[in-house]
Amino acid sequence: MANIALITGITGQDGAYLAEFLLKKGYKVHGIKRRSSIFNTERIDHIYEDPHVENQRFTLHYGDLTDSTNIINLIQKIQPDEIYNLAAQSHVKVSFETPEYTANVDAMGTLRILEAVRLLGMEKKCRIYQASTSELYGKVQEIPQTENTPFYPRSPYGVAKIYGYWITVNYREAYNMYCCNGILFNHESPIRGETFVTRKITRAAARIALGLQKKFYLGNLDAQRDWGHAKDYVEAMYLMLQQDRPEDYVIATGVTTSIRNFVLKTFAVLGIEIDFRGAGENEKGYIKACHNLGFQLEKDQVVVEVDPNYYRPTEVDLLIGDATKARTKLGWQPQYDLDKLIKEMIWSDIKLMKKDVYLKNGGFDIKNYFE
Ligand code: NDP
Ligand code: GDR
Repeated sequence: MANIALITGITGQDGAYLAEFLLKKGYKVHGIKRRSSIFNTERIDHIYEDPHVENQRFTLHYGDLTDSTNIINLIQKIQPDEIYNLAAQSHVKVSFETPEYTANVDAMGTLRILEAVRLLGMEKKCRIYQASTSELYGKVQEIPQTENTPFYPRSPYGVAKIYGYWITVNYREAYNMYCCNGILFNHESPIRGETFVTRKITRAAARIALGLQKKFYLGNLDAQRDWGHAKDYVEAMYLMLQQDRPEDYVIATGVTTSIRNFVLKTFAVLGIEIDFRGAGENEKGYIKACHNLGFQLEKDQVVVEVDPNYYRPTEVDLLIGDATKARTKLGWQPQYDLDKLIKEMIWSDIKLMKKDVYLKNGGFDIKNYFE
């Protein structure tokens, strides 16, 4: 009998990679998607299966982590062996604007999953992965950050996730349930949401190189992040649920890079040298040289400016993780470093944006079309 997995947040970056990964392992995969006024399954359309086929291995259900009856019904119906709780309001800056909603989904949503499994008497059958985060560390207490580093969250998102972390630990200890926290550091990919900083940068760099836009705006350029590839990180989630005993693990690369350096590296892949001048709110990135003759760019063109609207009321300055435990106990071996990740993201965005170039060159002006 195939193992049955239930993934919340299946339409997100990690949900899509994890679903693909588990299907390859022979699992039957169920996912919870939210009702939306437009299609929201773009990341998983390639693995979609018509519900009319026999032996369907991939099934989507409508649901929402704010609705406990929905969660209980689905878990009862699906009878999963493993639940991966990836659903969240996952944007740190947005959490300052929607703190109550963020707490409802990210904190209470986790409780709803755990409580559903317990109420249904599935504590022994069902293993649970909780998507915890390096945002728990927040204000720097110690570097590199390990499973033992104290937490000091700096956003409503971080505070909500700390509840998710501790309620997962509590259900493990109180009810002897197999539930694990993956304390995952930032992980990205070509399907990363467009408003997270890495994708915002690769997307804008692609558009600038192709002449579709002149510049873009960023917030704090000094923040430092430990960035890995989502593909590597979903494998770690799976490994955490295959052990003899449930434990919590840090997943990270151990290398940290500033936002400014991420910009430099991204443009460098395209043969474009950037020079940052000025400081604080007045810092700007200029084109110093363009070594790719295919791109018609002017020297000294400003490509990036700081917009303080993107600053956060409280910032997480420095993240760098130590994943020794995951490497030794889980045998986790990431395949990507930052340079490989950036290359994959930027060339994917160039490919994507080329469609807009063809439309533009063909005389199709999207703006005029709708006016
Ligand atoms: P995304 O933002 O890409 O995906 C979030 C998913 O959650 C989407 O499928 C979204 O649905 C769904 N969702 C949001 N609100 C609800 C709700 N109320 N009910 C049901 N589903 C909901 O996040 P990632 O894939 O990047 O991250 C996955 C998880 O891992 C999240 O919990 C995140 O907080 C955590 N995490 C992420 C890290 C990262 O660097 N990526 C690092 C550490 C932790 P929809 O598509 O409809 O919006
Ligand atoms: P983060 O990711 O907050 O670490 O949370 P994000 O990419 O949003 O920000 C990283 C850093 O970049 C700075 N920054 C900007 N960020 C955004 N989004 N947009 C900008 O224009 C910009 N300019 C500078 C930010 O201030 C920050 O310091 C991600 C999410 O995936 C969480 O769900 C997850 O838990 C953590 O990673 C680990």
